[in-house]
Amino acid sequence: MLAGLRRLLAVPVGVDAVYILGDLAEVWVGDDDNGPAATALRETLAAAAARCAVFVMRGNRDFLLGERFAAETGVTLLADPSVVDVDGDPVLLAHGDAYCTRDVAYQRVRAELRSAAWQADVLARSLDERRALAARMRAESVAAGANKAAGIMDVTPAAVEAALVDADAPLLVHGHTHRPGIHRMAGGRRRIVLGDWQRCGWRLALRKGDAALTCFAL
Ligand SMILES: [Mn+2]
Repeated sequence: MLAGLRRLLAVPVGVDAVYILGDLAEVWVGDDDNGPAATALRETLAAAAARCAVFVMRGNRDFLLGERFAAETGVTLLADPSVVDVDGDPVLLAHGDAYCTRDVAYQRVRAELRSAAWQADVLARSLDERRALAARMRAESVAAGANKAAGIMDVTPAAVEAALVDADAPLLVHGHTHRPGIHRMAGGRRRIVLGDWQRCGWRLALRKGDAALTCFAL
C-alpha cells in the first residue's frame, strides 16, 4: 500500500495538485502516533508535498487526522465535501460515505465519531487504548457490513444530485463505496468513483474536459 502510494505521488511534471479523498490510512489513532506505519506515512507525504501541492481529506477510517499531521507533512487538510477548481471548472470532492444515506445506523455512528466531544474524549486516552479501541471498532464495522444489503452501502442517487446542485458543479469525485466507475447522470452531470486499493491502486487524472480513471499495479 505504501509502495503504491509512493508510486502515485511520484507525480509527473505538470501536475498542479494531488487530492487524496480519505481513508489514506487503514486506521489513524491520532497525530501523536509514533508507530512505524504512521511514521512511514508522514515521510511519504512530506516527500510528495515538497514537490507539489497535496490535499488530504479525512475518510471514515482516518477521521482523526489533524492539523499537527498537516503541519508535520506540509499537506493541506481538505473539508469533506469541498469544491475545487480544475482548469476553470468546479469539481465536488467528497469521501463519499455521507451520501450513503440509506444506511441509517452507519450515519448515526458517523455523526457521533465526527463530534468534537467524542474526539476530545478519545484523544485524551493513551495511544495503546486508542489502538485497542480502533481494532474493536473495525471488527464491529466489518460485522455490521456483513449483514447489510449491497445497495444500502452505496450512495443514494438523490443525495448525490442534491449535493451537485448545491455545489453548482457538474462533477462529483468520491471513493468509499468500493465500486469504481464513471456514472453519467441527468443534466450532463457525472459521478466518478475511485476504487479501494486491494487489487490495484486507483488514480483519476483530471484536466479541462478530460477525466482518465486508471488502475495501477501496487
Ligand atoms: Mn471509507
